[in-house]
Amino acid sequence: MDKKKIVFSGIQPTGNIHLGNYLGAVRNWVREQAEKVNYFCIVDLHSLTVPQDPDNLRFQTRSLAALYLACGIDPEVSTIFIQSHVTAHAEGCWLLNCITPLGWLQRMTQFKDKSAKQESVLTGLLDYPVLMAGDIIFYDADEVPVGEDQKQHVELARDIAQRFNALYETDFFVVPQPVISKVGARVMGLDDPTVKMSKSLSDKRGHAIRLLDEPDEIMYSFKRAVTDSGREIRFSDEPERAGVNNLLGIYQAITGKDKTAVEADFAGARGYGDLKVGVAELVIETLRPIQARYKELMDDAAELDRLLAHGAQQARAVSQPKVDEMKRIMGLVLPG
Ligand code: ATP
Ligand code: LTN
Repeated sequence: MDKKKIVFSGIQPTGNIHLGNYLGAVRNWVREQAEKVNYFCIVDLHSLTVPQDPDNLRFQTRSLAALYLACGIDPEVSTIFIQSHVTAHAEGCWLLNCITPLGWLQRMTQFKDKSAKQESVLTGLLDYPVLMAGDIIFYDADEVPVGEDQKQHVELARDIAQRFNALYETDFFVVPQPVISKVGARVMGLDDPTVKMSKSLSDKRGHAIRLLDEPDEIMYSFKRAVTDSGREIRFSDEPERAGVNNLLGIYQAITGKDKTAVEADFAGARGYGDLKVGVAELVIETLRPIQARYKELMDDAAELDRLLAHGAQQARAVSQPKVDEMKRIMGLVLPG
């Protein structure tokens, strides 16, 4: 039998996760977890690359762990852990910094976008993709399931792995592949279908559907979703129809139907109003069991901590020896 593929992915605890994070990432992790060896990380060190309120960060970190579990990640099958619990990530990032050319980081589109929005840009924001590369390659991950926006970062992780291997004439690092689903990889904002749904914009009412939103709030956001002045409910690449396309894409990603079947489901609809309500109802029903399970998990803090401690132990056992060996290859003297 073929060796199981190793999967690594993560989300920043920067706020309530939304339908884009779910359809673009978490749902795909859950679906394939039984066939793979999985590491799903709450990347709290990454979230410090923009200013955070400490109490809020603490809450969001535990909340995200509970959401991973509530969405169906099974701790018996997959390793779930908090990035800062495993010091190999920060330690190994330093080593990777010392082989990564600055120009590679300055080219990253996410850095350019995020730094343009801030008055003072932190060094960590520039270094963000190196920390991410380490997350992936310290576990020998073959696959990195992410949304479309993270493709460039995974490609950088490939470049860093290859550069290390070339510099030290070794095949020490596995070169990872981004895995991006065909549907749901880029869910757009409901209030503006030209920008991706994003946690950092999710305080704006009507922008994102957060996984923990109440049914009324979900219905409100869908009813106000920006569409065009037409009536025809069909998939389209035309920029002015991006809103309808986004609603159909969400419906398609959840139901798993093909485009023709999705359009057929709305054949009798009287206009975009019916489409909005239909998608909202589907999303509400999809999130209902996740929300119920989330509440149970958050009510049992001791159990959540126990699971996270166990996950960190499993993650450490893999990544610390890898980083130690990397130090040795680079010429550092290991403690005797
Ligand atoms: P932030 O606004 O804080 O950068 P974010 O919403 O972009 O947050 P991340 O933590 O950066 O979320 O991303 C977590 C995962 O969700 C990544 O795999 C990312 O590619 C995916 N993702 C994020 N936004 C979307 C989206 N709109 N559609 C599909 N996938 C998405
Ligand atoms: N940069 C990612 C989060 C992230 C990640 C990773 C994803 C950090 N480390 C390793 C996959 C693999 C983001 O979603 N913004």
